Amino acid sequence: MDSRNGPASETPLDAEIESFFDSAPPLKDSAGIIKKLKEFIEFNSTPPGKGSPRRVVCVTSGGTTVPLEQRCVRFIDNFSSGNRGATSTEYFIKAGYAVIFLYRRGSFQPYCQSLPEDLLLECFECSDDSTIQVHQPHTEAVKRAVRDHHAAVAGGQLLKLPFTTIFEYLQMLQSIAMSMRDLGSHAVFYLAAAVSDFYVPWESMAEHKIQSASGPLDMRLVQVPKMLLALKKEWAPMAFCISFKLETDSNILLEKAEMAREKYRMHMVVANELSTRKEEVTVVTGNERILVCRDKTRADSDVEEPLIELIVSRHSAYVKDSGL
Ligand code: PAZ
Repeated sequence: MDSRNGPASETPLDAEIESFFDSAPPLKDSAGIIKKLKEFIEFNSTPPGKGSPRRVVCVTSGGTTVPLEQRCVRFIDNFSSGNRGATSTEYFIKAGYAVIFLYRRGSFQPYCQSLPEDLLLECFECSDDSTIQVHQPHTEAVKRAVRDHHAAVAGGQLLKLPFTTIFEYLQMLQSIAMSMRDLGSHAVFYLAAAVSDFYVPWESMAEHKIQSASGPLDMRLVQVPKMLLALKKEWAPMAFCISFKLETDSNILLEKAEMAREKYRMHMVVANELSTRKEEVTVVTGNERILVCRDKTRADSDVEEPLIELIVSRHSAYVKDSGL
């Protein structure tokens, strides 16, 4: 259901969501995005050479920005690198899922973990006009990245959709969720993006660059409506939903994760603390707290490997229970 049409009896939350979408700047190429989604989901419903449909997961990754001006010069951002989303995408694909990767432009990308982040061009050398060579220490990493990325995209298992602002992110999440609605329990949402809690509504935003000569900046940010409830209740009600909770104070982390799980009716909430997020997370379900750690005996291990393994097994049980 399109929340713009609104259910018969509107709650204040529904009204807030409707007003957010009504006042957001229109998403560029919305029709093109919906077409790509439709084709991707159709392709994975009967993938060639595979008897059964693929399960589809939407992985969100990186941080949303909050523009301060309509012709944006300045914006509020957050720390998220997109490492969690990009790495998790690789493990979901390995487990046979089709992934819709909704990522922040410029953030980490799947299959690029072992490439040098800042000095990518130093991997290559032009030996003549038509040949590019990879420098020796990087040969294996580049070969693996190109091969695995190509296999995922060309094999129809990876669709990448970029966002920058909170407006783009939420509009795209809604389109994705509504496109995945008919997948029922085969749909998964893995919401690892760091989504802004506050924003400047488009209609009250300055059009032009804010002038410093006008003195101190006095600006009112309003709360971003909680879209997780709409996702669960209206956009894709049968989907298996995993959200993330980040805190810097470990004393409140699990309590906040449990509150989020209950409030937004998530199947799982992955709780992580800023400084240890690459080492361990705690998965909060209805009655369990499962500590998931990176294998410290291996230098190249990551916490996403056991995490996705756990999620895939819980999702399989959910699909079985829902009988679809
Ligand atoms: O993107 P990253 O790998 O640097 O960090 C991942 C993360 C901490 C953003 C993610 O695990 C997470 O907790 N996302 C939700 C953040 C929040 O509470 O809004």
